[in-house]
Amino acid sequence: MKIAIVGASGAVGQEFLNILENRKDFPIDELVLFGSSRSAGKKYSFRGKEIEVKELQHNDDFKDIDIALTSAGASTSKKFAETITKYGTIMIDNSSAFRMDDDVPLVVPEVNAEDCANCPRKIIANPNCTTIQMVVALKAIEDVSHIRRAHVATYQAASGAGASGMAELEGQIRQIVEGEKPTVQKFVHQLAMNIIPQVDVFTDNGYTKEEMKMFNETRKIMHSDIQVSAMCVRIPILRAHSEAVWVETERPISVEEAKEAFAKAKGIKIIDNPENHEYPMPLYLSGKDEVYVGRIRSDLSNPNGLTFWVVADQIRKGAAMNAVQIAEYLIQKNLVK
Ligand code: 2RA
Repeated sequence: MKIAIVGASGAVGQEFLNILENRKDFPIDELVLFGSSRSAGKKYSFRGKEIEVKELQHNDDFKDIDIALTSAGASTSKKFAETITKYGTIMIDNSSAFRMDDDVPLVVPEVNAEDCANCPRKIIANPNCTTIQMVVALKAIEDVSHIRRAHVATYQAASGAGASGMAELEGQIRQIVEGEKPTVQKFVHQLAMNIIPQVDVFTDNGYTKEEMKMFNETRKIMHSDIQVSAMCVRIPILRAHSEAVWVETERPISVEEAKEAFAKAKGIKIIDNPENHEYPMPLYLSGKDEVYVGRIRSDLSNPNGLTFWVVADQIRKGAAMNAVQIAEYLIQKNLVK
């Protein structure tokens, strides 16, 4: 397989390199790295070799590439999709550019891997990170009884805003400790010592784009009429997102049934021993690939309701890892050119 990473110097691009380096069974004959003119010329080591980042341009560089893992922002994805896919390369795109297009599958392998088979434009979209970790958990419950609605409050790490978001948070913490005024550039307010109840921009209905992604993407991935009402919040931690989720199912599900469903679901690990103060926490789950579920209990306000807490590393399962799993599925099912 000839694999490309587009956006190789970004937080997700670097995680692609890291995952592929360590996934020895992933069949790579050649890895090609692409980036902006700013990143072109940077060198990264991969499986014992130095690879130089090429500038992403409108040319035939993708002719022999089987799969391109792209994470360079929606406008770059839109601008280069034709160049990337014109010789049959499959583009697994981490941006929001094509997620809701009818002829582009939106895939979380634990939930709807089979949708990969139908990709007429050779583009498969990776969902938004907050959606990915939620649907992995929702799928486990959906398999027991249909979920009519979900309420979710997110606690999102700085990593969602990329490497510069993480750098801004670290910089602000340092500045505060040193008695300086924190520099605010990336986030709309100071993030250190604060929480910001806004992720992305507001839409006309008062929800943010991030919150509407959770509504729309969940329905598409799960092929469901589920209603999702989200409140997305940025918190001052580096790189794993947490979510408090309340679901209403068609028939009541006991806590035991829910735990059993989570325990046998793909991609989920349960940490749920409240008596020992054990539950998923972002500090300890950064760098992990699974979705962690805990605090599983009945919803006191709804006889058909369950509530639980979900944590996953935003850069891994929320982005790079999910895309790599899609690539592995394509290879395994012979869906590559
Ligand atoms: C964030 N979900 O956390 C976004 C990134 N895609 O900012």
